[in-house]
Amino acid sequence: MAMWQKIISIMQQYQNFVLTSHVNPDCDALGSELALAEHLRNLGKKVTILNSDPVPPAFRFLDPQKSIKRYTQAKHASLIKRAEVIIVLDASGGWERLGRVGEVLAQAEALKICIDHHPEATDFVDVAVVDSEAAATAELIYDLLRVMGGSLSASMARSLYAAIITDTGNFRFPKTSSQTHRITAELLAAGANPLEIYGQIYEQYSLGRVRLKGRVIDSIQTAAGGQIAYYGLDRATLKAYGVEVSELDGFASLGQEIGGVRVVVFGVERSQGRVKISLRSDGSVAVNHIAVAYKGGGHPSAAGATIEGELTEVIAGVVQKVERLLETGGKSE
Ligand SMILES: [Mn+2]
Repeated sequence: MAMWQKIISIMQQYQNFVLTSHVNPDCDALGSELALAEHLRNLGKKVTILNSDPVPPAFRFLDPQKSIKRYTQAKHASLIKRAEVIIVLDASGGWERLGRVGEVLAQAEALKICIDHHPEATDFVDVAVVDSEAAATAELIYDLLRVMGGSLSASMARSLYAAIITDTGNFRFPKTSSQTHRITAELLAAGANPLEIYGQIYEQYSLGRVRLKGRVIDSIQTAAGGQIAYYGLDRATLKAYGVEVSELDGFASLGQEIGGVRVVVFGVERSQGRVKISLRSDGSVAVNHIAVAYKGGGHPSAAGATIEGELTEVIAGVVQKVERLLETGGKSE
């Protein structure tokens, strides 16, 4: 397709590539990096993947060769200087989304490319392909590989498949399309194993994490006649179960399992006097306006903010705002 022409000619012309993505990399960030890196290496290019944060344990199975490096000034400063092309994946919006490595990459002489499915600003790079209809950046990487006629190995298929199932919430989020399924079909044909990949991502938790989930479910309260589900976690409970804040993926959607619930409010005490609130909606109301009111952000159906205050008070305040939102028919205040 025409949208790839510039990027393809850059890929053909240059030799030294650095691939990178956002802080707290998810499967879409990592899977897109790994698949594109393998493709570029197949073309004989030198590729380094550099992120600010380490690969989360649940996603390490994607990178058995450990080709994703955590950026350090001492190890990578000269490599970044030599880079001819920097490709930012799954992270439009600006260099600050990349953390520490972004500060250094921003100063580099290299040509800068961004490939993403978030409709944020791309004026920080020279060339950008952004398609907000794509369910994952991995869909765009798949398309690029196909346009370039690259081969699709089993490891590339695994990386892209993991990215797509996580970014679509296992094929349920609104951006999931017939194209998503067509791509996924090709990934299965190329060797991606759904049972294995699902098991690696969702079935490797600690006993404490699974028990904590039970405790959280047991603590769910409802408001607005069952339209709101709310619950929270304090630091003492996290500590007692031996669970890190980074392991709470999926907890925010637990309340959505209840019939009739339209909005979920989930609060986690981060440090003394600071609470991270996650909001989820069934799609009938936009909850990002509430997050924005607290200087947070997100999508209409998934948003969040960090709020000063005591855990139960913060949750109660947000629940009140959601109640008012539902009373006004779901329109923002
Ligand atoms: Mn993504």
